[in-house]
Amino acid sequence: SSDSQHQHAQILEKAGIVNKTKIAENGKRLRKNWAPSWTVLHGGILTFHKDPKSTPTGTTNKTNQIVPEYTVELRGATINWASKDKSSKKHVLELKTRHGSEYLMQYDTESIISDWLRVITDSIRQLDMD
Ligand code: I3S
Repeated sequence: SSDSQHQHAQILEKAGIVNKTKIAENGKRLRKNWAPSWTVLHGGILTFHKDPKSTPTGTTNKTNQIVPEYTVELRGATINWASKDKSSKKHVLELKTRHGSEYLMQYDTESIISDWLRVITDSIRQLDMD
């Protein structure tokens, strides 16, 4: 039923550290700013959190450790391995939202980033069926 699918989408699907950069917003190119990010997939929403080391004071404390930076609605999004011209880094994913924002996600360990590709692909498919 759509109810059980809806409930399925509410569970925590995955969390971990990946390197990320936003490269476009509303179809407009942005300057890359790669940074490691605590990344959470939950309820069809992908949230990238700020790198605690990049806070203005450079200090870390209990209140700024887990601050959302980008919240990405996965409904209608696409995710794929990025083409080589998108980055010189290895194992790079390209996530495009239906509103024309684009993010790159990267990690040197292929299995880590392959897992993200799989769960995000599954989540997008699940949302398409709702
Ligand atoms: O697509 P680009 O311009 O080659 O991306 C690189 C730049 O963002 C660079 O920063 P500066 O423009 O401040 O030099 C980054 O340091 C690089 O990591 C970016 O390239 P890669 O290939 O790593 O995504």
